[in-house]
Formats: sequence, structure tokens, C-alpha cells
Amino acid sequence: MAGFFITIEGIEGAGKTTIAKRLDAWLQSNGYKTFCTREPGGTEIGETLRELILNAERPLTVQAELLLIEAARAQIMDEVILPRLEEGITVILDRHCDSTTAYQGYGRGVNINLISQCNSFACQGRTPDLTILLDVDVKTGLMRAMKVRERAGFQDRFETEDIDFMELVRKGFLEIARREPSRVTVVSSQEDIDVVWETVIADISNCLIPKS
Ligand code: Z5A
Repeated sequence: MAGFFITIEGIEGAGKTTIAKRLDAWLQSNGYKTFCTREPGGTEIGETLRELILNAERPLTVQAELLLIEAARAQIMDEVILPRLEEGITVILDRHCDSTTAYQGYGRGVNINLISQCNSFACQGRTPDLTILLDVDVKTGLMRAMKVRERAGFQDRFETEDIDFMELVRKGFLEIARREPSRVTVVSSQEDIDVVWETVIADISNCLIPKS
């Protein structure tokens, strides 16, 4: 039986990583075999590319940024995600193709059809079964992310972008959800994380996720 493929999307500070980890633990405690990972990254090559993609001190052209993200994606899909789905494992992925459409497409202005073709090529045509879009207003998201950044002591390439860029990205995510309502569930991440989690769980429980 093919595994179920869940992606978590949203702007920075939306709570993706927190929710991905909770979802992973919750599914496991309910008897699912799961695998949770992130993009860009998740493989040796992907993590090396991630450093190049995020390093704010090394300028990247828009074209190079897109292709590096897609290269990391092609690697994680072939090496990690597709084999696990074939084994019937439920895969949870923290960011995926919608991030490229939102950041490189709506944010940077790359042609959306071109991005769609690159995504499809990198994923060998596999698309997520369910996407949870955590939606939060840009100021709240940035405030949360800023606290994490202060602790880390550095900024990545996307954290140096201004608020207008992040507004475009948020609008992009919401536009994707509007166009693909059967795949994308929008959950407000404005509230406390425990409230967000309860909403996610209620939505997930409505989907029949096949057990391996
Ligand atoms: N990128 C791209 O441009 N194109 C692509 O195709 C892909 C990626 C795949 C790295 O992603 C960058 O790559 C990303 C876009 C680009 N940069 N940006 N922006 P990343 O996923 O590694 O980085 P991130 O999105 O910036 O991570 P983040 O700021 O950690 O966001 P998060 O995962 O959504 O949040 P979190 O780690 O779960 O929570 C952050 C903090 O907020 C933490 O202290 C939480 O306790 C707190 N938090 C979260 N939710 C709440 C709520 N609801 N209430 C209160 N506090 C909360």
C-alpha cells in the first residue's frame, strides 16, 4: 500500500517545525510508521545545498537559488521520500513545493508555470496527499522567528528579506490553498501553539490516513 504524504507549509514563525514534530509523535503513538524530515535538506547532499541556499553572505542569483532548491528536492525525493512511501510509511515533510511557488514564484517573481514544471521534475510527478498550511500574519511570524534568531545569533538569506517580501509570500501560500482546496487545509496559527495543534488534529482526524 502506498504511504501517505503530508507536507507542512507557511511563512517563517508559523510553527511548521513544532507542528511537524507533534504530528510525527501523535501518528506514531496511534500506530503509524512515520518518517519526518525537512526541505531544503534531509540528505547529505541536500544539507550541503541548504548551507549554500541559506547563507546570506554568499550572493545567489534568483535562477541559481531556484535550481539549488530543486536539486536538493530531487535528491530527497529519490533517496528518502519515494522509497519510504513505497514501503507504506507516512511521510511528514516540513516545507515542500508550495514553498518554492510562494517564495521563488510569488516572492521573487519567477514564472509560476516554470516552477510547477521544476517541482514536478524534481518530485518525479509525486504530489502530497495532504498539505497543512499554517497561516499567521507576517508581523507575528517575524516576531516569533526573531526570538529564535536572537538565540541562534545569525540571520539566513530569507531572514534578511523585508516585510513586503513576506507579505507576497503569505499571499502566495493563500492563493495556492484557494486553487487546491482538496489538498491544502489552512489552519490559523495566530493562536497559542496548543490551540493550533488541536485544530490540526481535528482536521487530520477527518482524513483517512492509511496505516501501513
Ligand atoms: N525556502 C524557499 O525559499 N523555497 C523553498 O522551496 C523551500 C525553502 C523549501 C528555510 O526554511 C528557508 O528556506 C525559508 C524559506 C526558504 N526561510 N524563510 N523564511 P526553514 O523551514 O528552515 O525556516 P523557517 O520557516 O524560517 O523556520 P522557522 O522560523 O523556525 O519557522 P517554523 O518552522 O514555522 O516555526 P517553529 O520552528 O515551529 O517555531 C518558531 C518559534 O515560534 C518557536 O520558538 C516556537 O515555539 C514559536 N511558535 C510557533 N508557533 C507558535 C504559536 N502558535 N504561538 C506561539 N509561539 C509559537
